[in-house]
Amino acid sequence: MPSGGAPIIRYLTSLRFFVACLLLVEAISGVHAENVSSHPDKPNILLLLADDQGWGDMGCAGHPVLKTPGLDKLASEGCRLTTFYTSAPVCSPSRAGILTGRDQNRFGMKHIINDGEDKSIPVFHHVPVNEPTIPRLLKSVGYKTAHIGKWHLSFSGRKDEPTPHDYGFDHYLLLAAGRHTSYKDSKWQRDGERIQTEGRWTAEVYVDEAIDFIESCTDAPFFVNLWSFAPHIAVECADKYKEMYPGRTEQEQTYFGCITQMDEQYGRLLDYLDEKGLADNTIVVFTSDNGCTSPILPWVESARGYAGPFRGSKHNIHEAGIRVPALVRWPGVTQPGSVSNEIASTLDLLPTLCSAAGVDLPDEWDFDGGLLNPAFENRPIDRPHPVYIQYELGRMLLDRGEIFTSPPLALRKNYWKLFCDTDFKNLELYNMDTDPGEKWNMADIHPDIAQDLLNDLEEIYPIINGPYSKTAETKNPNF
Ligand SMILES: [Ca+2]
Repeated sequence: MPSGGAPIIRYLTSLRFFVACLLLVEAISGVHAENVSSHPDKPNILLLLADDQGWGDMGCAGHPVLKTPGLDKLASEGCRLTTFYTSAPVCSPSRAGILTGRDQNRFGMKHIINDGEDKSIPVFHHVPVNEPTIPRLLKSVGYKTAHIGKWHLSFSGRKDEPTPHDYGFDHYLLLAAGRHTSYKDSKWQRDGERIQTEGRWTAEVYVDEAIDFIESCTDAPFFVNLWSFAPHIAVECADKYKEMYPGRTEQEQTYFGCITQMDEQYGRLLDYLDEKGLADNTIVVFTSDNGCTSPILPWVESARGYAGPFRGSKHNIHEAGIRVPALVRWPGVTQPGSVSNEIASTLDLLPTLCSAAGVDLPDEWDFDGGLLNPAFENRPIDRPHPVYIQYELGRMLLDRGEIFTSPPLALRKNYWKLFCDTDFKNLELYNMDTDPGEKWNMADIHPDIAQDLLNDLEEIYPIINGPYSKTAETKNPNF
């Protein structure tokens, strides 16, 4: 070894050099001892949920026009799941599935919450408050929990109706009822108190609230559940985002601009995590509650969602209604820029996040998902049963035309997908590998495969639709 190199080597192996490196890392990353929410054994969790964003409504999913640099960066740092299903093709039941980790039909939730005003769908006021939820389980091991944005799981603010507090959230900010989708609405509730947001864009309001909440979590890991309205109809955005899409129609500019405006705020929140040195200990999940609205519905003005090669739309359980964008960035677990085609579900989020936080799932409840972890390595998820979808209101929409309807039951197993009615007749079997558009029914060509999936489905159906599904406390007698 040349003698001139020895002092350098001694320095490189010295304690002084090690300390210098630590100081440099601190200086670059902003990590320091008194940092908020730095709990290495319990990762912080940020769950970002879009509303009606289509499977292909991200640059990283191949959209040729839409600009989503925030989500694209998240994808480049984590895993994009291409075969990710929700448990329903509309808002409330899908969100109920996410929060409880259980197929919402188990507690009788077949459609959006309804106080009886809409005579065409069942009355259903709120998710039973005794159901297990992600925030309640995380709280049991010391997390601080917040819900921000759209809610749609109860008539929060009405007499005796549960609020997010009743489901395990320490803090919440939401609009008073469930259906408002104005992007500049000022009728917000913060922990039961009416507040004014002075007509600010909701995307900014959410992220400001999320940052304020995270700042307050000085002595505990956080779970922030940020559920945006974007890009649900009636779609709106600031003019500067429309101007990012010259040459497009007014409807396209509005829809794309709405997503880009929200994306910019997601990016701001992710930048904040970086700046505070929190990103390395925070699991970030992005997905959508259901697929995109069909642009040809007569009352839809600015929905221009892109569902890739898939059939259908929101409101039915063909792929476009239930297969949604999904990104997970989990430092140390997901590989940067990875893509997984494994079958996965929003119902896998509860067991996965609870496992990450060291929470044992309660024995008294049956959950419908498994751990997502194998999917990040393109291995199948070990789940209690194949992905099962039950949405019986699809037939209700027959008056809109055949393309908006679907059979009420579906089961996804390997690359096959089976549909049938609730009497287990009228089988439709599609090969999702060769026919992602669900065009060619192969039930008569492969009756053995159809029967195999039907056997699973017939076993699951009575479990999901047991006595509790008809007796669970889901209505408020006081209004
Ligand atoms: Ca929705």
